Amino acid sequence: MSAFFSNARHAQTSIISVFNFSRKTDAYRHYHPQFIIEEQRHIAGASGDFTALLNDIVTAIKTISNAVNKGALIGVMGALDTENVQGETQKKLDVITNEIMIRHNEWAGHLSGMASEEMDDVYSIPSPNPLGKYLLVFDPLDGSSNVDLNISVGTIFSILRSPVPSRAASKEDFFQPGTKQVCAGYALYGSSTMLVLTTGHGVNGFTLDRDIGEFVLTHPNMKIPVDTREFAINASNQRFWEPPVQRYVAECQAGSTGPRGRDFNMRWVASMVAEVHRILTRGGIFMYPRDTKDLSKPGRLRLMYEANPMSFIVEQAGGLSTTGYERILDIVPQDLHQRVPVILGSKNEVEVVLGYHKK
Ligand code: AFP
Repeated sequence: MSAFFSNARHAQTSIISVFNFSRKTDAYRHYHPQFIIEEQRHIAGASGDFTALLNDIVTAIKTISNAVNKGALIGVMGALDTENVQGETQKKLDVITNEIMIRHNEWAGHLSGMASEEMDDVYSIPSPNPLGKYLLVFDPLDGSSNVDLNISVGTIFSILRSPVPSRAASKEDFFQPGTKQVCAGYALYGSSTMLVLTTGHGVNGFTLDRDIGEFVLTHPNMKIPVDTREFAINASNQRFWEPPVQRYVAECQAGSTGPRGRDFNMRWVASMVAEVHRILTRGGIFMYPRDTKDLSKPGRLRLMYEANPMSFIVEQAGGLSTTGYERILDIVPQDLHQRVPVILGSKNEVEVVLGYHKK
């Protein structure tokens, strides 16, 4: 752990530099530090704080990527005997990655508070660090049940404005609908490390070039194909699904012999970041719908640090995201760890499922 943080402190002085890939060939990659600054110009009232905050988040992501990548070599695999607020057993990396996000983002004066899957309450910025005008919400290691298996995991984050800048954030300050997000993003620690971002002006994807330690713009203006033949759902929950989802999945399974008249493929990674990334890359629909498995939980996924940032990205890439009954980005949160049903992905396919819910 201490090695991460000393590296991290060193890296805090670096800036995000992005290479413009628009000339199609590596030989013409241009150093392009303007990208994030240009994004900042789209945000009303931004002063440079946003750019600096994003730089700190990106440095944390590089540090997490390093830890995930080294894995067993540095003894970070396996579970602890602690549980998070959701009652889930924590992996060592859940705790380490949460700590990395905190350490990189608590000192620079851009935030008035943070919230995470791994912390029961709001994380208050410790004195004497200055307080800032943004709030950061994150899932430091999404899909961590996959981490010991060397299957893709990720970090998801969402940036909101603090209702009262420079005052220690209360829990209620975070209860803003997803439409209020200033920026949302995820990092995918897969065969390469990628960062996918939106500030409400489209979606861009960057790949970590480990030789230079920077993210390079490799997937400009990502768009989700409107049609798909691929669906993702945890089918072990089938007996608990509501009729609209039962109908939709049964029709996909019936394939070319059923009412849809075409064959579908099914995928389930159990890592939302990986599922959303697949959908951004080649289309698809992802569902963790409302079910009757545990009536105290209206869904599996968490609104503030899973559903909201992913819905912002999906909508900005031309897709749709809904609970089946309402647009996810319109929900006003009532709890930091609130759960919601999620149905997101290719526009035409999500509309089919929505139509079944209306009926
Ligand atoms: P963690 O972040 O606690 O690992 O949860 C992952 C997740 O929220 C999401 O990424 C997956 O889609 C979903 O859980 C997997 O759920 P199942 O265990 O039902 O497959």
